[in-house]
Amino acid sequence: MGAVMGTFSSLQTKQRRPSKDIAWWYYQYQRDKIEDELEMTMVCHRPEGLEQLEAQTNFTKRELQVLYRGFKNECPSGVVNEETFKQIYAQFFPHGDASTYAHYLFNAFDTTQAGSVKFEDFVTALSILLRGTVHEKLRWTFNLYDINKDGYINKEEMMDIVKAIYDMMGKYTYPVLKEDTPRQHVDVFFQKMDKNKDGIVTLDEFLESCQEDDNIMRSLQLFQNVM
Ligand SMILES: [Ca+2]
Ligand SMILES: [Ca+2]
Repeated sequence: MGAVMGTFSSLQTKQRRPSKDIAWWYYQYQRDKIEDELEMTMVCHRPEGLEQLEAQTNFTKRELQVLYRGFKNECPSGVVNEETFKQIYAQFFPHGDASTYAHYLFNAFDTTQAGSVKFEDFVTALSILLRGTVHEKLRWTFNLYDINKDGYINKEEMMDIVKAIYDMMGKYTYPVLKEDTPRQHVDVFFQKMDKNKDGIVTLDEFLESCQEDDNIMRSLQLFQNVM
């Protein structure tokens, strides 16, 4: 996914590319455009109409075309599987073990629990993560932490997420990592989030706590940075 995000950021630089001459550049642009349109009609897992995706996300049609090109380059079959997520994250975190976190992340992208992430799923999530409102990002994060997708976050789930992040960062990032640190992290999280102290965090509790507490927001921001 990071690689495709890279493609996304190249989207801006692509438009600022120093021109050889106007005619050359225009030719490249037209060729890209035609190829994009051709690809759009030829894939096995055809994404929904671009207009529909444009309406559903915060991306323009042109941005969607560029994202789609990157997606198809990385994943010629038109879908991403969990193994691809794991491979990409392993490249980004070579000193840790990112496989568990990649697994949770994959499940958050795979909203229909189909076992694969289609282009539509991918850009929908990317749109929220890059250009969504705070509320949308928090909702998405809540869903990521709610591992069994029952609508609540319990302590075990939070513990599993925090451990997965620590594993991914590896011992070089946390050289003096103490055994009880993930537990402390989870306890602090729960003290603040679980307003009615019933042992589970609901979406409402999560949204309320996050928005009223700058520390939690910063800490979540830190988590989001690894996405
Ligand atoms: Ca849950
Ligand atoms: Ca509660």
